[in-house]
Amino acid sequence: MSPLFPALAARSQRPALRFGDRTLTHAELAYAAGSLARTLTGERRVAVWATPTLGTAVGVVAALLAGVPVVPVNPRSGEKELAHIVADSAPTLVLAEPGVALPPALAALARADATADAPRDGTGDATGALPEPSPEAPALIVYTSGTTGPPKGAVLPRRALTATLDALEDAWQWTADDVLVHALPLFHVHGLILGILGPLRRGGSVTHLGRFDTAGVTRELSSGATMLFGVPTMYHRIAEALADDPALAEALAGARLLVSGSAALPVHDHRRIAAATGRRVVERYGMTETLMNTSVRADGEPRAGTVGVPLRGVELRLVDEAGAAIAAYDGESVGEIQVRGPNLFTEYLNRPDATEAAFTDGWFRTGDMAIRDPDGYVRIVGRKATDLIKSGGYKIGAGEIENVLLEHPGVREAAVTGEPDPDLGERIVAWIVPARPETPPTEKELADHVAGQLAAHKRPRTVRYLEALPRNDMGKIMKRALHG
Ligand code: MCA
Ligand code: AMP
Repeated sequence: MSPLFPALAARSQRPALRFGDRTLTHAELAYAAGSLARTLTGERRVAVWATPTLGTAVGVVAALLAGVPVVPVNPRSGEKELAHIVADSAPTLVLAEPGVALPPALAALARADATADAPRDGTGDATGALPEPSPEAPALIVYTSGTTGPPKGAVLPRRALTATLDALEDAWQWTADDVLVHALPLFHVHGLILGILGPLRRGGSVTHLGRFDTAGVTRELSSGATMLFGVPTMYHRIAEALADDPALAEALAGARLLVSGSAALPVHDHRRIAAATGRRVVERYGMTETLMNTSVRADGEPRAGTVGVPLRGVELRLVDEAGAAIAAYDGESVGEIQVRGPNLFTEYLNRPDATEAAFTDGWFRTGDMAIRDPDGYVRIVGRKATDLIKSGGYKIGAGEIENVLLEHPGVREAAVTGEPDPDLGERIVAWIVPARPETPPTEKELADHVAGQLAAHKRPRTVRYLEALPRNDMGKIMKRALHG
């Protein structure tokens, strides 16, 4: 198989990665990651403490060069989530930037000679003799939430990464001359695979902002960056800022490509950005398990409210409730999106039951509902599972949060729903029956509890207190009866 990162092997002197004032060329990255890779061979799996830093990118590339599967870990994971990910993925080593204080669940796996760092004292070819693993070998294990239970580890083989990144090269005319800017977290597909590994595979470069703000976007797009990747919340914040920020409008107007994904970008925000900048945001649709499925093409017609057409190599069908494929491209027949292709994951780690349930006749069931326009453009209209919430572009399972809320001593009953939110798309709402109605736990107490056990982005943004949850005759909570 050809190498994942040809520009590393070619020791290109062009910039590859920039985080703050730290930059590495492809040649320097080849040295840094290649040297680290040599200390990783023989490890079964390596966890990477995925702070938005240069070290994380070097650590992930090193493990990929060594052929050791990588488990990116949210550095803000709460105790329960972290314990689950560590127990489930059983890494033999953790890579973190030097000096990071790791939580006990991972500290024992750290090794002083293997840190996610970027030595700059050499440019020799340290990648040379590392053998290229098979295309089916696992590259990354990315944890993703389901409706109930703890997150599942999606095992992504190397061919899924190359298939998706090369299909995006085709759809976006993505080249080595592109300079990407983004501020996405590095423990999910969007920020890590598209945002870091994508530019590296193209031989181009990426500037990571550390954290999102419109000033950083303005600065980078005005000084050479050509592409921006973001979740709809980021584009919403851009749309809000544009009215009073001509420099931001000018910077966006000069970009080659503005790409949004991870959730639907509301048409209102599409329109505001187009009106202020003359530029249309391009949407693409993907999933942790499938990587990228569709996109509006760089040379295609951007159409607000659609996610474009299937990417090269991706087969996509809509299936009705009876399980039959819908033949119509009529802009109105709704069906579940099912996909097939080299971009797909191989399995959920340690979960053969869940893996089997996710497929039907070799097609992966996405759970997303859509219609197709006559020219093949896909419009996502909803989701099968109401217990999956997309907030800020993060997928969050209601059941996981309910279980943690029920562990709080002040909570007798709990239900979690998603409500429309102009900034986050959906906002997590917790409906609580307190154990002691006179002294219910405060909103902050419950948010901190969830953030401490799971992750900050899973915390409820609103808490509503009830005397009892609405239940049907079978005792099942009727979530549709819960309204703000
Ligand atoms: C707040 N914080 C807390 C608490 N409250 N920490 C602990 N306990 C608390 N009670 C922290 C937050 O973690 C955050 O820290 C900071 O305070 C500010 O929080 P907040 O203002 O609430 O942040 P936000 O407004 O919710 O952030 C919006 C965001 C974020 C920046 C857009 O949602 C984001 O980065 N989304 C990206 C999601 C993504 O990449 N999805 C890809 C997966 P700090 O700032 O330090 O974190 S989907 C995917 O990969 C598929 C394949 C696809 O299609 O793309
Ligand atoms: P995740 O499992 O976190 O990777 O999230 C995948 C889900 O995000 C998909 O199943 C969709 O529901 C949603 N998604 C991703 N991109 C888009 C988009 N451009 N428009 C609408 N939904 C999207």
